[in-house]
Amino acid sequence: MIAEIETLLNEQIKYEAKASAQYLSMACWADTNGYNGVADFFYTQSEEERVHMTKLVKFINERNGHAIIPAVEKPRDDFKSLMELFETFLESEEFVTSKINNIIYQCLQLKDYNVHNFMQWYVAEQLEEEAVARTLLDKMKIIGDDKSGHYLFDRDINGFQIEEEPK
Ligand code: OFO
Repeated sequence: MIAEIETLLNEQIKYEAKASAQYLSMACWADTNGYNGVADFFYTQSEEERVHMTKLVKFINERNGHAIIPAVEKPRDDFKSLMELFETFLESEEFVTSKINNIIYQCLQLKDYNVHNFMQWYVAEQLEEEAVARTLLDKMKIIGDDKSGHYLFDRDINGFQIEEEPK
C-alpha cells in the first residue's frame, strides 16, 4: 500500500473512533435527560461508527499495511439542549465527509484505484448520514423549545435510523 495512503487511512480510523465515542457520549446525555428514543438512535450510530473503524482496520492489515489503534480524546458531554446535540451530529458528519473526500482526492492523485474503490462505500455512507443529520437538525429548528415537540421527536426519531449497506 502506498505509504501516504496508509497514513490517511490510519488517520481515518481515528476519526471514525472519535465519532463513535462522540455519539456514545451523546447517547448518555440523552439517556440521562429523559430522551430514550434519541439515546437509542445515538447508541446505534456509535456502533455503526465502530463498524466503519473496524472495516478500515481490517482493510489496511489485509493489504500488508499496519493499522494503528489510536487513543481517543474525551468527547463533548456538555450539551445544553437537544438542538446542540443535533448541531454536533451534523458538524461531526461534515467533518468526516471532508476527510473522506480528501482520501478520494489523494487516491486519484497517487493513482491508488484499489483504495479509491474501497472508499466508495464510505462516500455513499456519508451522503446518507449527512442527509439524516441535516433532516433531524431541520426538524429541531422547527420544534424549537416546544416541549411536546421534543416528546414527539424523541418518540419518532428511530424511524430515521440509517440502514447500513451489507458489508
Ligand atoms: Fe463513519 O460514518 Fe459518518 O461519520
